[in-house]
Amino acid sequence: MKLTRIELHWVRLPLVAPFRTSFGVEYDREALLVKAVTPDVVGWGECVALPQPLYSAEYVDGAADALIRFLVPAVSALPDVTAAAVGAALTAVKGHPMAKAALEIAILDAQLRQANMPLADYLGAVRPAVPSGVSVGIMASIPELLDAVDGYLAAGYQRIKLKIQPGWDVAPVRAVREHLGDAVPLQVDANGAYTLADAVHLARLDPFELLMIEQPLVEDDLRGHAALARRLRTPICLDESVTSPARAVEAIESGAAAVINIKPGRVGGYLQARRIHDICAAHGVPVWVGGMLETGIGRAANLALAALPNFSLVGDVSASDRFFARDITPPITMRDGWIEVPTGPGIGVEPDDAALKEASVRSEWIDL
Ligand code: SMG
Ligand code: MG
Repeated sequence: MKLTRIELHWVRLPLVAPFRTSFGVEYDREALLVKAVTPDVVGWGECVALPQPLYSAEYVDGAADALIRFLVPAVSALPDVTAAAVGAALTAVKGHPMAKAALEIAILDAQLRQANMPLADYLGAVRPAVPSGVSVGIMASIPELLDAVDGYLAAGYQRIKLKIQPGWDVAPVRAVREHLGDAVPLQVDANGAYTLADAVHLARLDPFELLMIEQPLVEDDLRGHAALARRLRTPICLDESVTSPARAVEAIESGAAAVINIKPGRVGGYLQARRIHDICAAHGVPVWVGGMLETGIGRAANLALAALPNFSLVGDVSASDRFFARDITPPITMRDGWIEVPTGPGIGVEPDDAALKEASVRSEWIDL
């Protein structure tokens, strides 16, 4: 395939409500979209970096800079641009997995549109629809949290994830568990806000039958997670810590992770995500697809990934209206707790021109 141009589109979408985590609060989604233009088709990808380097080291403008200065030039030097070749062409550049993932999926989308093949088929999907879970931010009060959770359950979400941090953990989890009863699948995510010294405190979550506690400790502390796992009954899921297939193996073999949250952006792309999926399957470790408040572009691609066989746990892939009044693609909708995997070629969706224009902050073109 020949690439003629890469376009970067900065967009800003207001959130329907602020989303608070242990590391910050988002009021809108500032995102970066990558468009791969070929003589025949175009492909789209979403870079999931946040505007500030608080979830991981990457941030929107840093990712854009890496794309413009290093990643796009490396790909444009390829004699034949294919998604399978992109990963190898980018390995010389250290880090920047979210920027790399966005470029790779934009190219893959174009390639699959040309071949008239859905991303789900290309990845090896086995389900036409995936169950939908929702991640619920830290709130100002427990009544406000219970209201929000009630709303999501009424909408049909099959699993609730509560964001926690020191000072917002045992009490809200107890309140939600008592309010909902034992049947509702419930889990928590700390985004690395605790230390091993909090082990006794975190063990107070054990009675609430959580599916898992996600990323309790900082990203680089696999040994700490393994030690914590020995002191908790609640299984530990790793998100930020798992940045590559090698890290996945290490996390599993060290006992640091019983479950893994796979985010294509965090691991450098959908092909790496699939490799980690396969490794986890071989180790008997269940996985689920995480979310980064994606627009419909990233959400559609995540649905294809979530349809692979070892994505046996409910992921953070919710409907567009969980976050946005107006998505930049036709809205991704959930029915009775399920979202259909797109069936069109490539990622199966494209931005709506008017919606993209409304959300647009600025764009830059790189002619090749
Ligand atoms: O897209 O549904 C979503 C968000 C899910 O909680 C979510 N993501 O650590 O898993 C996580 C967070 C990262 C983004 S927080 C701004
Ligand atoms: Mg997480």
